[in-house]
Amino acid sequence: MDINFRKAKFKALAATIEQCPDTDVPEIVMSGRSNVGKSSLINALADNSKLARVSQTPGKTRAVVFFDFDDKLRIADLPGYGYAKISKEKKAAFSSLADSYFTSGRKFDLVLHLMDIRREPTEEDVAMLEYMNANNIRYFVVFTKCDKFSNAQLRRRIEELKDIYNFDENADIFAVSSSKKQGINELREAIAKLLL
Ligand SMILES: Nc1nc2c(ncn2[C@@H]2O[C@H](COP(=O)(O)OP(=O)(O)OP(=O)(O)O)[C@@H](O)[C@H]2O)c(=O)[nH]1
Ligand SMILES: [Mg+2]
Repeated sequence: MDINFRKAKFKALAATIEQCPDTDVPEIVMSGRSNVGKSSLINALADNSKLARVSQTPGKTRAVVFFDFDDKLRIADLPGYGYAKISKEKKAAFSSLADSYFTSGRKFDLVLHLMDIRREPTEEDVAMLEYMNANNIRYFVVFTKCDKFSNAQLRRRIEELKDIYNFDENADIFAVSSSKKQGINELREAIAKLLL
């Protein structure tokens, strides 16, 4: 499918699963811990730094925010998990919204599961990967903040991470930097190809 990712716009904000818009176009979901770079990646895909809100303060995305790309594709920016400094109650509220997205029976085509290339997997990362493997959910593993590494470091680290994580053998793996716009075109092309 030909998608002009630069024709991106805000679609809706949902504080509850009931407020999510009807799925009338293919939908992609961003998953990953708070601060991993989900909103930044949406902006990099759109080539628009003002589209999704990015912050130095983790836990910024507190609702599901939907963005439409070229009226052909929708990306759902889910609240990040595992941010330690928010209260237990808020943490539960965040994760229950993200959880209910997956358990509500909502239709989606792909999960982009983001992990910071420099960090070790969290329990939530492992749980999410196991959940997707067990439920035959199609996902791309996207390592973020790769500008922090040299190419050689990057290759070594990806091999190391493949040993640590239980990736689906067919899972596609991407290494991106939203700030340096590395790997963004490859990701756009893979998304467009998947949604053919
Ligand atoms: N160096 C570097 N920093 C990045 C990159 N992507 C995001 N960041 C920074 O990481 C921080 C968090 O980015 P966000 O995109 O807001 O992360 P998020 O996953 O949406 O976070 P929540 O909304 O809290 O779940 C910001 O300070 C970004 O500037 C990247 O590719 N490279
Ligand atoms: Mg965010």
